Amino acid sequence: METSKMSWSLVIWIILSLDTTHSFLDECKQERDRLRAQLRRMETRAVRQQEMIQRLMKLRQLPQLPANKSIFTDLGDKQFADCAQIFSHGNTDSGIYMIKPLRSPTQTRVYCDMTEGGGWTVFQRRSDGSQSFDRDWKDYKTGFGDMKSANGEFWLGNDNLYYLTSQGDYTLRINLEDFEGTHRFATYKKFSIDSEENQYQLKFGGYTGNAGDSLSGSYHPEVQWWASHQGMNFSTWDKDHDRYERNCALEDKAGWWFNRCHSANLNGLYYKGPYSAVTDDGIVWYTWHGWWYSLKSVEMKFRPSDFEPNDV
Ligand SMILES: *[C@@H]1O[C@H](CO)[C@@H](O)[C@H](O)[C@H]1NC(C)=O
Ligand SMILES: *[C@@H]1O[C@H](CO)[C@@H](O)[C@H](O)[C@H]1NC(C)=O
Ligand SMILES: [Ca+2]
Repeated sequence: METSKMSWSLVIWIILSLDTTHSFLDECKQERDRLRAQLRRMETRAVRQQEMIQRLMKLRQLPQLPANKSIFTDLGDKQFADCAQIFSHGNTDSGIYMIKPLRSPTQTRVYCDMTEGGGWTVFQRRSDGSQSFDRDWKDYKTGFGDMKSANGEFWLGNDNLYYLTSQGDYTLRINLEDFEGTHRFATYKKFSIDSEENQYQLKFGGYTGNAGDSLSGSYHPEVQWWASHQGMNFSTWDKDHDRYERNCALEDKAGWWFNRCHSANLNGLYYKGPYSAVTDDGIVWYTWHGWWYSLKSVEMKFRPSDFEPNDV
């Protein structure tokens, strides 16, 4: 303090002893005052803006995320193998979480549905036809669509289905809704999808529900040989693994576990209810609405069979 005062005095003395000094000092003062005034104005403006933001937040209870986007919950370094583990760890909000299934080489984002007892890993959603499900092998392998929006349509990916369902004994649940607003469901025990090498072969056990057992075709034993999806390999238009002389995926415009061709095709084209077409290429669950009615919404998900649900 003292030294700086002294050196300033020295400077001022030098300046004063020069002849041009007065106007120079005046200019300095003016500049200083101008800067101070500017600083005050900026401070006032910042304070006002801060107040305005706070008022807005209070008024509208502003969420920190865009409306209707699923919240991503970061659970840090702890690794979970599926949504059931996340639920059991105390995270009971539906949304997007990071998991690392045993065989998976990387972590992966999944949508966890914590309703209906909680712990469901969702792998398919249809709601409005906004996404095309008429896609090739590579797209179905890695997954596609919009997992983030509240009703976004997506496919989690066949590799992920294999990594997840090969970890243990899982129960599949399929929720369906028609255009009259009626809801039906089907569950299957022992749901599993094999590896890509084994063409993502589908296996499932016993059915319960009120939508009918379209996956196994057991509703009508005579049609089972061509309509059952049990043990079927996955097909896309560019990889035909069905049991039909032609190409079901190409004709029905979906990737699916086709036989010759199907009694369920939940990846079909999005029509609105009854439809007519060259083939039964809608979103079909035969045992509920037949081949010529395309459903309004679908959700496919699974959780461990021994999961203890936290039912409300
Ligand atoms: C957002 O979600 C609410 C309630 O779920 C719904 O009423 C509203 O229509 C949705 N808005 C958009 C833009 O999807
Ligand atoms: C599925 O693919 C496997 C080879 O990975 C083959 O052995 C099996 O016969 C196929 N199943 C059907 C129903 O085509
Ligand atoms: Ca074929």
